[in-house]
Amino acid sequence: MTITITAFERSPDGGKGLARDTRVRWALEEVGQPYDVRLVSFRAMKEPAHLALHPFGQIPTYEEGDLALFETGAIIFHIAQQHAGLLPETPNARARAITWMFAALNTVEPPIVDLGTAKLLERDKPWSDARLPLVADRVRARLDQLSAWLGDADWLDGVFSAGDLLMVSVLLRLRSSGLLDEYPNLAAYVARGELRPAYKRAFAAQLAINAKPPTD
Ligand SMILES: N[C@@H](CCC(=O)N[C@@H](CS)C(=O)NCC(=O)O)C(=O)O
Repeated sequence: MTITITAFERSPDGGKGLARDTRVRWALEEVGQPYDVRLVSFRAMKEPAHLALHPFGQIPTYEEGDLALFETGAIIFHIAQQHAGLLPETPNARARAITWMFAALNTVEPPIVDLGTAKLLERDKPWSDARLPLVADRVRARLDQLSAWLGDADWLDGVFSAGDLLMVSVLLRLRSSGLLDEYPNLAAYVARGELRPAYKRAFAAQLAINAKPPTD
């Protein structure tokens, strides 16, 4: 059955791979599933046809036959359940990998998103200079803990899993801040993720869309 995901017609990051369709593409590449992409404009994302797929008017979505999903965690969990390659077979290792998926999205991503919001949308506020260091320190607190856990291991729990795929995707959003470079083992972890052939294919596919000159 054909899989179709949605992505930005024109990603705000210009093809740096930070839009969340990249992590879904990566998961599909890891398990060797072909997929189609339907591009949506910011306006179309808020219109009824897209809202029927995604109640919050965002990308990415995932369609396969009569199944429609939103939320990258749910989408990647679904992919990992349907196809081998993203979750270990043994029950305990599988449960731990799923735990890391939640940790990436529920514990590590929120302060990183906050930092992005503080830098991109709140810099003109009178309180921005006072708030920004506090937000950055909340990111550092999580990176301290994650760095201590990872140590000199390659992946979070033995073999590469959907937990790593999501964690690397989340950490990639920090690259331009310089914060990742304060943690050499985390920077190396992210680089390891980026070196995976499946990540490279996913990155190239989103870049091919976003590198095109605008037609309007
Ligand atoms: N928690 C959601 C977040 C989805 C999300 O924030 N998508 C962004 C693109 S990366 C978006 O559509 N932004 C436009 C908007 O919210 O209007 C997920 O993981 O799927």
